[in-house]
Amino acid sequence: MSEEAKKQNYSADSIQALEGMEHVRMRPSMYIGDVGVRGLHHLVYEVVDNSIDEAMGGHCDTISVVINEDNSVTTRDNGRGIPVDLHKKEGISALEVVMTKIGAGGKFDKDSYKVSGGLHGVGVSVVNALSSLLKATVFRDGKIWEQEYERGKALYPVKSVGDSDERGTEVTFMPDTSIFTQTIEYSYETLANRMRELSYLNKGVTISIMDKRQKDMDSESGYVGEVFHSTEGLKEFITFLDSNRERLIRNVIYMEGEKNGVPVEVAMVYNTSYTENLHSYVNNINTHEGGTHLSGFRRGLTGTLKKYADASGMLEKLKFDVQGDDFREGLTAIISVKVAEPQFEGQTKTKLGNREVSAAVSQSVSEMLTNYLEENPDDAKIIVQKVILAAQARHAATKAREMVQRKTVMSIGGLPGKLSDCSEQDPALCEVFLVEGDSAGGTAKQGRDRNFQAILPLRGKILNVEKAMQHKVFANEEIKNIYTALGVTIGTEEDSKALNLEKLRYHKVVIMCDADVDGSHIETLILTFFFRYMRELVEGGHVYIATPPLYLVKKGAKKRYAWSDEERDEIAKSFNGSVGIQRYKGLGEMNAEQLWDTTMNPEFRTLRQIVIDNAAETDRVFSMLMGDEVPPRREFIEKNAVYANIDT
Ligand code: 0RA
Repeated sequence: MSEEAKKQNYSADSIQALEGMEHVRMRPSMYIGDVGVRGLHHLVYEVVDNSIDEAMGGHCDTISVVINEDNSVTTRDNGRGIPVDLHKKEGISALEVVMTKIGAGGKFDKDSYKVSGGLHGVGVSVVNALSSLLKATVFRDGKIWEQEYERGKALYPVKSVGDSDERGTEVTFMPDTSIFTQTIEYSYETLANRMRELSYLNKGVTISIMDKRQKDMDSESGYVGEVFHSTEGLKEFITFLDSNRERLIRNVIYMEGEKNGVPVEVAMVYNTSYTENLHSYVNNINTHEGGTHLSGFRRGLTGTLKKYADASGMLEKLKFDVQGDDFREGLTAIISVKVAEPQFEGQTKTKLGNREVSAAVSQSVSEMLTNYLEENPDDAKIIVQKVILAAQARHAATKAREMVQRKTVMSIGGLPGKLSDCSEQDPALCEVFLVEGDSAGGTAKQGRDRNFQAILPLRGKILNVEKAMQHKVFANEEIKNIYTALGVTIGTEEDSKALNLEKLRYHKVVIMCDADVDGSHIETLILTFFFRYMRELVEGGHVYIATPPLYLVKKGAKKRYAWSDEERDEIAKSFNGSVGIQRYKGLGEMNAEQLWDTTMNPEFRTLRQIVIDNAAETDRVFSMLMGDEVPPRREFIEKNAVYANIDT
């Protein structure tokens, strides 16, 4: 090729690259899911994923994440450093290719476990495209190299800025406020939870996080921060995850190995609860829709335990068959596999499709469990006894569940008497308020817009489903009312416990409780029920929390509501002189008009949408309900409810 042609070729390619970057900015959701809170945090995960890739290849053991005062984020690793030499095809530094070419992906070698689906693995260039400023610093070959970018465009060619014998990559980026219009404020908790999870999933790697926006004089750095390091991987993860539950057997059943070229790591424990908690990962991504690795796990577990139980003779007295579900009551398990070319399917692209993985996991689990049962006959007996109890309870539950199903199928005629329905027929436009207590329910009923708002009063404290057996849950009056009012049914052909949302009667389900300790307790009990029994409803973004005001500040004819002490003081100040302050201890103290104005009217209210941003952590926190401490629950609600004024 002539020099001229090369030049033309180069500029043609760089135009293409530019178009790629422009496309990311035009359609960011295609690359990072959304441009809300989730997408914002996704930028950090994307960069850290690359560092983790280095760690998985054995090139890196330390990663740090710093949230800077201005909400920019700096990540650093001690990996090989992004190559800076000339990229022959592009005619520019490899670093610039990695940072500015969509789909360059980063790695040029094929032997790493990269993620080709899901939301991760789209490449650092996507982060660059969505940042108003990004600075990449590479420590490599005895030198420090640097390049900066503005909205994905290089500001100057890669240059050497000094000498260093360190190795690694440092990236500082500032999310572009013209893309992330809702917020660019990072949540320390969200990032810390993910870093903790990553450290358990990649044992031996030290991952630290520091928040320079929050001072902590007791810590060495002077800022809020944590250092995560796991030597035992999933074995430690499961202990952390299940720390709020009571163990049925003392040991963690654990294995790590490779089967048919698939690295598999599994940890499981049995506890005294009635819930099943399976968490599965592929290449560090939480596959919450499951897939072949999860079905492999289930098959291995059921097959091995059934064989053992049959041989033990303990099942002989049982008058009915033991089913798959029965082996998983009170089971918490984590399955992590690494797949070279993962195929992700499902609605949220978090379901593993690779057929070969199923057998690999199932065989691994069979071997691990067979050994364990042989070596620990006492534990084996306890597990089989639990399975028998679960089978008996299921038998009882089936009847209760059929009752719920029959009621739901009866449609209009079968709606709960306490429900004040709305007149609108299109579920997408309808809302239902679950209100604590009959008196507040009455106020809400008067205050609402009956065209699209329905009210379902709930009596006092609803059942703590974390502590109750399934048949008790389905027999509970309030819970039956929730099922019938919402119009959801349980059980599909594939899965007896799956929720069927096709007939969901309201697309917004709003929990409305008093703004006090009792109210927040009830709120959490309802959320626990939704999380354990109607997860799909939460994942579909249908569950919200209403936020009633705490104060009414009055002066003459002037009156304003306040949602915090600071807001109250500010309003009082702006009113000049003596003001009257009324504290609302509960919804019952508001009249219908006030409730509408502050809490129910879509024009002025703030609804907090409930999102599950980390399933494992959410599970751990909900299991805290087993204990009776209130403070951790409150904290949980505050941290996990994403503020979103969904009506604007
Ligand atoms: C391309 C090629 C190589 C490493 C990387 C990219 C790399 C990217 C990131 C992003 C954050 N940290 C990173 N560390 C490495 C391979 C390098 C080689 O073969 O020497």
